Amino acid sequence: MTKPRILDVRKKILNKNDQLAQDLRADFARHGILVANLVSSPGAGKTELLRRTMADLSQTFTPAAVTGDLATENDAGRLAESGALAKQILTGTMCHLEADMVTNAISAWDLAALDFLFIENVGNLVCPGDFDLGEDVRVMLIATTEGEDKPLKYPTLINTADVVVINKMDIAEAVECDVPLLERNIHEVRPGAEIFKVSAKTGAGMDAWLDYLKAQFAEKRG
Ligand SMILES: Nc1nc2c(ncn2[C@@H]2O[C@H](COP(=O)(O)OP(=O)(O)O)[C@@H](O)[C@H]2O)c(=O)[nH]1
Ligand SMILES: [Mg+2]
Repeated sequence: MTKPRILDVRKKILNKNDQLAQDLRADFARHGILVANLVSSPGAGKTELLRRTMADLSQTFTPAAVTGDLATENDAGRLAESGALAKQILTGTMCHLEADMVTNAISAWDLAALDFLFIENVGNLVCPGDFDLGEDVRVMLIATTEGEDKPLKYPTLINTADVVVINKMDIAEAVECDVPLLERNIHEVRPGAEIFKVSAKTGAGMDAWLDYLKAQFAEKRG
């Protein structure tokens, strides 16, 4: 008796989230906003990558970001430095963002004025995989400091990603990261996944990543 009930409840939660995510996706489509959901372990460099990405995009476009953490408003503060709209979502004890949190976070914003929306998910390699946030692209970050075997150890999230960004390339050698092996392991789990190698710190490799985002945006705007 117990088992099916737990499954039922879980399915209901997911269905509710999926419905809200579809509503968000429709809103984003109506306004031609390219939406990226960034997932990774804590500290892989999501905020740093977004800071640099938004600073560059701000020259031509209007980007905004919502960022999820269990506690502290630090990341929203870092992201707002470029002058872009940024809002913190505090999740308390929750290890991932859900669609209703995104809906609430952006409720006061004029979507018609936005070109890009970045959603920085809570740092976690498992939970965010189950929750659609209405995004166009799900971006998985892996830092060179995490070890080449992480894609093999945590395959579920990477399996839901559209593209993978390997970050902290500036210290890959110092931490003895075998980058080709890391890439092979990513492709073993997610064959054919596009991989960008960057340093959010120095800016190396950012051009290809930015070109990718701009191409996705152009495609969405038709
Ligand atoms: N060396 C190096 N450090 C980085 C890079 N990107 C982020 N960091 C550092 O890694 C730490 C975690 O970065 P943060 O953006 O907060 O990670 P998040 O938890 O995924 O948002 C911070 O101290 C950053 O300065 C990078 O490309 N190279
Ligand atoms: Mg962060």
